[in-house]
Amino acid sequence: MRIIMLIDMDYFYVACEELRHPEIKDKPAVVGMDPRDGKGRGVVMTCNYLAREFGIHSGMPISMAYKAKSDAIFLPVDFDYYEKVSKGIMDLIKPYGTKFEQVSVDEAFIDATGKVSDYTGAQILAKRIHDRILSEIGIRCSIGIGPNKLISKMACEKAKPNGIKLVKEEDVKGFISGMDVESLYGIGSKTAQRLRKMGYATAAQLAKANEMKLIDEFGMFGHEAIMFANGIDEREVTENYDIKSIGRELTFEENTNDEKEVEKTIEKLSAEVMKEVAKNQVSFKTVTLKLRYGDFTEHIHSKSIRLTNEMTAIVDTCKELYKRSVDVTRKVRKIGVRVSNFTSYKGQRKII
Ligand code: DCP
Ligand code: MG
Ligand code: MG
Repeated sequence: MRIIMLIDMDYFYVACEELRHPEIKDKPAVVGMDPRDGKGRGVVMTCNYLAREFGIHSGMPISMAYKAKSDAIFLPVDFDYYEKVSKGIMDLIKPYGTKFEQVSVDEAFIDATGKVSDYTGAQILAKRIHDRILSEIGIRCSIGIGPNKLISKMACEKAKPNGIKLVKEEDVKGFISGMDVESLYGIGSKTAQRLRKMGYATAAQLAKANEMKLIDEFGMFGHEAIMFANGIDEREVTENYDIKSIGRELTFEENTNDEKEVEKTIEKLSAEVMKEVAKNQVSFKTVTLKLRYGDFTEHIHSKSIRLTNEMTAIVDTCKELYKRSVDVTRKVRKIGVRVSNFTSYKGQRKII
């Protein structure tokens, strides 16, 4: 028997913002696009649970969120900051598993089989991880514990917010059978719709489905879907070394439109990016320059180049992108340098 845990941060982006703006705690807060007095476009990335009480949720148009609670705190997105916080969390979680798999910026699976011998041990371990993330990072999380990925992910959803939920192997059937097909981790909303049309609306119905009929409709996924509906999931927790991009950013002490200063910063950031590139033994094909102006508008400029791992390629491309695209009438507040579209030169493994 395996013991798998899924650890997911609560209202992650806003939780990060609370770390650096403690004054927003206990107020409804939203991270997303600028609501511009209700005329703003774009969506809510996430919001804290206080804001959720007003019906606000991830993916909702920001204008609608503004309508729901115009005096909520609306904050812009700062991925680089969230990634930094995330890295601290992941480093903390990783040693608790014999295997570790980060699935998004705010969640990771660990396989704790071998670290603990039973469910009681698993609960103690989960509590320790939960409490350490709170005391050392300052963020609350929820943890699902189960015999596989599917169950631990779904248990985590039930544990939210700030809870730990264990579903023992013998309780899996009872836990899962009343759920709708869309609550099955791995079944997206489109697939769920198709399943509903075929007459399978709940996990219990899908669990007893005609396998041939499902394979006809979905291929091998049809088989997997039935397994999921029975709470069976053989997927391993797999280490992922894959990185998609490497970037560094810097906010100027004072906003600037001095070309020399910007170029110096590009060189400095490129050198930092280069260090990571070398450490990961990758070559890259895309260079991206991000400019955030004093008014917080952000412009992203990318260029594809030949596959390379040279620092001069980063510096030259960024300088060129800057010259070509900067609005000299405005001052730059923050600048970012990023490379992506990788090929590994370590062995044969591609890590795109
Ligand atoms: N996110 C996003 N757009 C979405 C959903 C999420 O940009 N439609 C971002 C913002 C979230 C982060 O990803 O903070 C993590 O996503 P989660 O689904 O884990 O959601 P939260 O952590 O915000 O809330 P929860 O407490 O439900 O986990
Ligand atoms: Mg989360
Ligand atoms: Mg998540």
